[in-house]
Amino acid sequence: MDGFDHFTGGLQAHWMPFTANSDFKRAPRILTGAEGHYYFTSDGRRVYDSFSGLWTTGLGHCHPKITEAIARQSMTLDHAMSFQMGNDKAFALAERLTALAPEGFDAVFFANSGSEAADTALKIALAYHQAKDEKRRTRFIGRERGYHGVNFGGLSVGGIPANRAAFQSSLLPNVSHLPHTHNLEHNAYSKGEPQWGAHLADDLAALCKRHGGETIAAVIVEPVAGSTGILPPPAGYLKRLREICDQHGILLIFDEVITAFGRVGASFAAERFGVTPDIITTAKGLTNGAIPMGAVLVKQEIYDAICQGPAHLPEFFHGYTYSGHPVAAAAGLAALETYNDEGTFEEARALEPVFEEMIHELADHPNVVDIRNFGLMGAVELAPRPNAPGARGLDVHKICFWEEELVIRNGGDILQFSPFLNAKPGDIAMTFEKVRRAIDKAG
Ligand code: PXG
Repeated sequence: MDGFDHFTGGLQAHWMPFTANSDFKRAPRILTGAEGHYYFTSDGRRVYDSFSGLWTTGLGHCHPKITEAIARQSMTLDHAMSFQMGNDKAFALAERLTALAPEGFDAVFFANSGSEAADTALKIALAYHQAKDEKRRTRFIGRERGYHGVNFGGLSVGGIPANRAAFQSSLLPNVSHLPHTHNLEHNAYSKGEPQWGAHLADDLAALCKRHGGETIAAVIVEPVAGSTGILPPPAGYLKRLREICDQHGILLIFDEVITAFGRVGASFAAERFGVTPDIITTAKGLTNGAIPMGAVLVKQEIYDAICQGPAHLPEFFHGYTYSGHPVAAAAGLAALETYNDEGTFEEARALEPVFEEMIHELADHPNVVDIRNFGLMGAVELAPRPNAPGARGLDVHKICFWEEELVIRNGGDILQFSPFLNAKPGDIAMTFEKVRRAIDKAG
């Protein structure tokens, strides 16, 4: 039943990320290929991917336009020095991104992941206030249950206790957290934006009072919290955050690593919610997951404020060897072109009601305690087994893989779904039939 016999490589050396390594290596789930909506496994099976990679691959795997662009670019300009030199693809992609972004976002800083984008955004916020001679603005506000990657900045503003536990005493010192917006009493089984909870944004006003609004550099939130198990913002919540930031001169950062590029039926969640932040971070769907890349989009005013100073010096002492890597940028250009040519964001938006209806059909299962969705993001929260939180979720994941030919994502006991942006209603129905059987079998 497991794939080990067919996998000839050794398992010891690869220390896997966010994985129960020893449990995994007893019965490894190894992927060796992919096409469209399916993965191929080391034991010769074809399994359906209900998570679009890791929120990354909304167009499907190995999309020919993207693989061709990568192949062509890697034979033309495989690498280009990124400091004091530029490459044509990075400039072209930055232009395309600013054209897609909400009005006023006219500059892009490239990174290689969502974590790097988050840390870059925090540094841009600090540099901006320094440039404006507001040097007291050094505090960041994150949110409980927020996920902004695993580097020290993003971890500090993030709010997932397990990720922070071992590093607690070494995180950034001037950080406060807003409460998260999940509340089973008021919001269980909400479809789309919950009606309860906009007032939780007022905690930002309380933090301004406590610390002085003039000491806060930026607030960072995911418009829809993703990896913590899909927490859509209560109706009116994001607008309220924006208002309070404006009152106090605080920058608002939307971490759109998951929500950009069609995941919520628009180019960016900012557009979908009608709330414009000052900085947007992205990654994942930027290249359809095919090559690592992150990007930070900023308002022109921020770029202008920072990019002053002596003409012979870098204005912002920050950057990565692979910032704007030409092969990643070529993949990004091909992905954005494909989203446009195939009408992907509109297609995703049209699928939302089907996804919402079908995911909520699991509500009658006795082991399900909540279901939440927004755009093509959905979570089915299972009741934890006594004394073994996370075990039921992991069992469902394994049963799906070994017995239902389905890859799903579990964050502990929360099953998460990120269907392909171009999935068909039949794919969604098939996914949840399999998931229901797996929850039954997991007991
Ligand atoms: N911000 C957000 C909102 C994310 O979702 C990151 C930053 C970090 O991106 P990198 O590229 O550094 O991993 C993420 C990553 C899940 C899951 O199960 C989600 C992520 C990563 C791993 C698992 O939902 N998102």
